[in-house]
Amino acid sequence: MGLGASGKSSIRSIVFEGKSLEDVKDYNATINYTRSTKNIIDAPFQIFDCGGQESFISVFVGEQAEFIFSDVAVLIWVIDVSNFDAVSTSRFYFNLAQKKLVEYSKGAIIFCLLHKMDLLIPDMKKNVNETIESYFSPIAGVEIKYRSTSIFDQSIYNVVGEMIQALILKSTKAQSVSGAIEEFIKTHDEMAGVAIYTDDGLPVFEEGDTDRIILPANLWLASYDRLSKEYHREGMKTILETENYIFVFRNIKSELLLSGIARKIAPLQYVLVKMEQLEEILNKLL
Ligand SMILES: Nc1nc2c(ncn2[C@@H]2O[C@H](COP(=O)(O)OP(=O)(O)O)[C@@H](O)[C@H]2O)c(=O)[nH]1
Ligand SMILES: [Mg+2]
Repeated sequence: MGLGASGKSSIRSIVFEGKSLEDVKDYNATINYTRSTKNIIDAPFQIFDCGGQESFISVFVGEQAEFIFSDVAVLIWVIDVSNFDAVSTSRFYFNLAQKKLVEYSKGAIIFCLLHKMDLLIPDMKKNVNETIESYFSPIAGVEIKYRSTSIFDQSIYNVVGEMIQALILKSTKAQSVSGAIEEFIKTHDEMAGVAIYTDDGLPVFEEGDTDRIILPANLWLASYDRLSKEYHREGMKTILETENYIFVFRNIKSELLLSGIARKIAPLQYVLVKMEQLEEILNKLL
């Protein structure tokens, strides 16, 4: 949720529908709401993209509140940080939404996205963040996470990945996968980090030093579609060696991408064998 033109539909299309920046350039107001379903590792969830015109929002927090705010796990409130004029209107509806959320979905988490960060000059960012955070404060019984985002960098994937991680860890399957990866990192000093991404590029499991994996993982995902048309996707793997690291990418079950990163003290063959062993374990669990 959030006011019109704050970026909600762009975020949904890029993160959940694999649309490109080019696709979301033209602004079309969302009428009423759109709903889509996802199922990641046995954890099904729905994504609501609620129209942001005041005529819609006032109905969502008004007569439709029970329908909109029941069974919510995460409420994402999008604030356009470049549109100062709209901030107080946004806060007005935000506070109404918080009240309805506490009433109908106890324990839900709110993510306030300080969105379109790319439009702020670097010197302003800290100040704007602090001001908006104190302005969009939680009411009793609510937990708010504030995150700076933009569709022009990795931030939006990281934040949505964080939400998905919270959602899927309710499934026992996801918990065992998470445990297996944790154990793997703990028992293999040479492996710096392991991450699993959806084919949309959302990080759903991360263990160890995974920040470095994101860029090469995205490059792999971008070329993967084309490669899999030409070659059988099962067992496809890519290796990338940089000065200090070895990256391994493998396509695993359930349309997931497994990536591992190793410090380059380990020989390539060792890393490959270890990653293969991890994949075997994960394929049994998934
Ligand atoms: N500069 C910038 N523009 C964005 C960003 N996210 C969305 N937009 C633009 O904001 C406009 C409104 O986006 P839209 O997703 O339709 O907003 P909605 O009404 O909240 O669904 C579009 O022209 C998008 O291209 C962002 O992170 N940075
Ligand atoms: Mg929209």
